[in-house]
Amino acid sequence: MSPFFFAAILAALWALGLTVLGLRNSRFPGGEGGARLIAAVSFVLAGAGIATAVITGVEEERKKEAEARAEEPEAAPPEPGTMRVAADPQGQLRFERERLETTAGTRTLELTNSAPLPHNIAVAGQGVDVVGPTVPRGGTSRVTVPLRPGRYTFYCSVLGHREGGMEGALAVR
Ligand SMILES: [Cu+2]
Repeated sequence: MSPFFFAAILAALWALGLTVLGLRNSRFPGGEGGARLIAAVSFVLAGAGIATAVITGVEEERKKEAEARAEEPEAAPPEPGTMRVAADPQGQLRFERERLETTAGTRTLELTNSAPLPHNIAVAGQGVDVVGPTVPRGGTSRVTVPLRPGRYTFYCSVLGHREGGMEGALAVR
């Protein structure tokens, strides 16, 4: 039972009790003190009813908000050792990040292509030159490369894109 209904029932019982007393006892409410007491109790009950109504409303609002949050789809967290880059969604020849940093080991670079042009992700440096698949808008291009400490470049190998500015620095510590 919600607190609001409990308070409402309490107030209803109080009113019923007053009516019964009033009908049975002609001297009811029994002087000024009795009248004040009844007024005070009625006041408290009404206040409790209003307060619980407000609290119940706030709680329901919170519950709804929590449910709405739970339903929001969350982006899957990247695999450990995966770095994510995104292509400029406006179609400019650039990545949204131009610097990446990681530690040595086998790492995956993942490009989400939200641009109206096909793109890919490639990594070059330290004897490595790996190019991921070229994907249209909505696609994901991935490369997995063993990285040693040093400087690498990540870029898009689609003709003219790297030259147009689609490259960035990858520092491996
Ligand atoms: Cu590109």
